Amino acid sequence: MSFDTKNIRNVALLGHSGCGKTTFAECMLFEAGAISRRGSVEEGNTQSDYTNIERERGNSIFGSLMHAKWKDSKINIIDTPGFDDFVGEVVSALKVADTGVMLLNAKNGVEVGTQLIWDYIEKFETPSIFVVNQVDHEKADFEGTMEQIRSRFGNNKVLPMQYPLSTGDGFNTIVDALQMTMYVFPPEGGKPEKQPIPESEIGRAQEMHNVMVEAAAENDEGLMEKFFEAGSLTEEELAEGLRIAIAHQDIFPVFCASSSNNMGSGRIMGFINDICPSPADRPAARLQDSDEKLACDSNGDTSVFIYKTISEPQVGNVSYFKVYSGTLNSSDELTNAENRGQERFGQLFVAEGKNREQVSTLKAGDIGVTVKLKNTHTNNTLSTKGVDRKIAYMDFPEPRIRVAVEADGKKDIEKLFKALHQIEEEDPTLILEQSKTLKQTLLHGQGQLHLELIKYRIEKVHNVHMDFIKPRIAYRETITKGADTMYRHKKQTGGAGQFGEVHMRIEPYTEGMPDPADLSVRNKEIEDLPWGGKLAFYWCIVGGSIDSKYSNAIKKGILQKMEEGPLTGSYCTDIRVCIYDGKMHAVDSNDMAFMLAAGQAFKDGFKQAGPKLMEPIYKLDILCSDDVMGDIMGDLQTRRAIIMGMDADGHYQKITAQAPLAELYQYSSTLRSLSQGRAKFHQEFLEFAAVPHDLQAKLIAAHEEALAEA
Ligand SMILES: Nc1nc2c(ncn2[C@@H]2O[C@H](COP(=O)(O)OP(=O)(O)OP(=O)(O)O)[C@@H](O)[C@H]2O)c(=O)[nH]1
Ligand SMILES: [Mg+2]
Repeated sequence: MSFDTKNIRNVALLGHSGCGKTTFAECMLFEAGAISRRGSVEEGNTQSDYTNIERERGNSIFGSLMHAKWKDSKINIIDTPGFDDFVGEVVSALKVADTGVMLLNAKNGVEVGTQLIWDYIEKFETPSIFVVNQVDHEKADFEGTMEQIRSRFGNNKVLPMQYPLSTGDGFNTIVDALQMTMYVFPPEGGKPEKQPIPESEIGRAQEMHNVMVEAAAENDEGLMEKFFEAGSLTEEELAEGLRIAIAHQDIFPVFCASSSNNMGSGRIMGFINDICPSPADRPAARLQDSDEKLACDSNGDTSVFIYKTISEPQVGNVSYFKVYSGTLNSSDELTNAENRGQERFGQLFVAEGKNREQVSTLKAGDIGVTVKLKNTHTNNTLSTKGVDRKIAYMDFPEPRIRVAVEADGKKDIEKLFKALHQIEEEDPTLILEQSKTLKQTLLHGQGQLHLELIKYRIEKVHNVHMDFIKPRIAYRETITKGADTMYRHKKQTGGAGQFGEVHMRIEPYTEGMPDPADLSVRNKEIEDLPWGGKLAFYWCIVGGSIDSKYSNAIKKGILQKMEEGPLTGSYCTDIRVCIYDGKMHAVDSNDMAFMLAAGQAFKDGFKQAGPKLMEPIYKLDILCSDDVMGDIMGDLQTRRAIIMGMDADGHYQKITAQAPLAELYQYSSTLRSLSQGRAKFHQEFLEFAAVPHDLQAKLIAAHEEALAEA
């Protein structure tokens, strides 16, 4: 059975880790009759957290697609992980959702995760509702949580629809001010009994109701007039007004629930069905590299957007998609706008966590799954032949942490890379980098847990052992003063000998520096180095002491030494070399001899020219709550950081600092534990700066030791 666009609801369950999203999803499926028994996170038998690793850990790691039928609607539910290491799953869920359901833990109120996810809701302009969950908890504070939601997310926009009659252990009653009814739940939860609102509560409920009516009327002139004329709105008019206001993000309704007791979810599903937007109620979709928009119309050309790809053993690629336009039938052939390849959608499915149910048709707005697409990846759009259109890409957050990886033995290296590449394909928040500079393979991820879980998957699923090691730092080497130097390379063993002698001056290079007064410059080459910085190579030979045919070999010898710097083997930058004298031999001179001579002369000269080691400095932007700011600042002092500024940013403090990358290893973990999760940070390369003397000496000694050992 396929659902019409207007009967489809796509909701993303969002919220700080542990607020109860997965448990709530289970209630939704149970209430809709999609499952006959509610699983729990503790028992590891929920529909959503179906992977072994999620069951072992007891929280979500992957976004998980489910669906429930409610009255005439199909509600597609994407349960997202709350831990911010997995924020990529929130991005992809919000891309395809038409309603965000933000759950809060009534015990904790607005948490850092709530705020982070809210920023994405605003970015995606997703109509959203709040659910204050866990009102059964003994420390639940519904009023306090409401107050925080209001102050953080808009006093005038946050609109309570209900409230619990009491919180804590005895919670079983919700006063619903939208319907002006009271719901009393049986001890096992589920379907509540409707009762009239008691006298003692009627005043409060009516006041809430009136606020709702005004909010609903505010956005529609017709409704406003009726409201002034009649002093109230009919139920249909109220629903219509709320529908418009929610779709425009003018209001954010708030509900309450206890998902572990299955109280409240049915009413929320009813609201999603009756009032929350269908895909057709959302603005037309933005396209990539085009100002055109795409309306969600099942009669249009078919366009399908892949929002997630995973790989399953035995099955291969599993692609999750939303139909943005048209109607998709199984065995349709579509063109991938990214590579013009044809893809056959052999089988279409709707998903229930790990289980899939085959369907024949999915209309515009619906979300589905297919398998075995050949050359299609996340962020790709596939359309009817002849239609060239790309739905706007999802932007995933930049990585925040990096480690170097090592396999156990040589034979495992290939297996490890294959596995890492596969995970990288599935996870757009992970970047795998073969760093030539560092001679290491690096993994860039969202946080310690993100990387730990990749290690777990590599070891458990792909059966390869992998170690994380500290990434090397890409130091740079340069000089601070000039030096004159020479080297004679001479070898006379057996047959032909080797001879080359080079005299050079090396100096720090700066743009526009004057030519040396005492040398006559015959030729200048200013080379951009692949690792940044320059080599200025001046040929100042007079009288033919070295034939100019050797100049290339001499430059090559210098470049080799600059690639593996004399101090620590790091890249050298910004040096001028003037070759002004030398000797050659009619028979024994050749390119190799001059290359070696030049390299050695450069190395000797470098060491006499006030050599200096430079390290990468990063700019840090830290957002944290007031109470943890002192600890964070104290910790920064131990990292050779310079504080550039402090600022209040809404409900957070913002610290701007700069610190050497060498001091930032695993900073995200430190920050997490220092702040108990109440801080986030962003780091960005700023510049290279000189390493302090004592540290430079240590690094040089360590390099020499490593060379001696090798
Ligand atoms: N008392 C109480 N506990 C709840 C409620 N909802 C969930 N829990 C418990 O809270 C814990 C976390 O629940 P989950 O459903 O896994 O939370 P989540 O939001 O999916 O967490 P992440 O996947 O980590 O983001 C579990 O131990 C649940 O049993 C509730 O309404 N009341
Ligand atoms: Mg979960």
